[in-house]
Amino acid sequence: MKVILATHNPGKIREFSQMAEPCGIELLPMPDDLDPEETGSTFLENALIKAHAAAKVTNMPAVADDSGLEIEALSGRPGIRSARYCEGTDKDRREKILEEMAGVPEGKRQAAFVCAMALCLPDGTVLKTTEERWHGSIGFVSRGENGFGYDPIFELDGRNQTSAMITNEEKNTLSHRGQAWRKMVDFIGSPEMKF
Ligand code: ITT
Repeated sequence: MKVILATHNPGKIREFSQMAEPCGIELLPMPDDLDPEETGSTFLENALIKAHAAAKVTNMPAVADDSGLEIEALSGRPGIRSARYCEGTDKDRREKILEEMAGVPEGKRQAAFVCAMALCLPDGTVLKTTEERWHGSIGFVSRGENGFGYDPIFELDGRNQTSAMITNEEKNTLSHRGQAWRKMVDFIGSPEMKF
């Protein structure tokens, strides 16, 4: 089965591709010039905007995720604004978070990665949505080279490691995106799925 993957984020593309291959799902890139404005007020609304736009333009089923980091001590920020929390690079955004969290003690640094995923058809049908969370906490420094985005500051519960210090395979097993993807794949393989 061929599905458009509606993202331009290379980190997401890598993770989705690794997860899709063993499922027999071929993910195709979305057109380079398609960049729908994320005007939603929730992760799910933004995932739907991206999946609808890609399905319509390509005339194929499309899957999108909208994801981000919610930090309790920052009242849920950066949340749906994770990709654009401040100007600059992922490193700049990690540093901004570490600065904002500087006075927050161990034990009060809980956070979760959130991933909403949507699978849509060109006629606007929403085939399936999923939303999953990965709980952890914010470290005091950046650690690790793997992953992308906020991974180097996301400390795993019960382990002395960030999500940038584990393998891609392990991240996909544990992560918000991996969990949301597996629910999507269960649906694609189910009798409800017909298009
Ligand atoms: P697309 O809209 O093209 O998919 P994007 O990067 O703009 O790409 P989002 O709007 O969903 O995607 O923003 C997600 C941001 O949240 C992403 O840029 C990272 O900063 C962060 N993020 C999401 N999942 C992450 C993960 O698994 N590891 C680290 N950071 C993550």
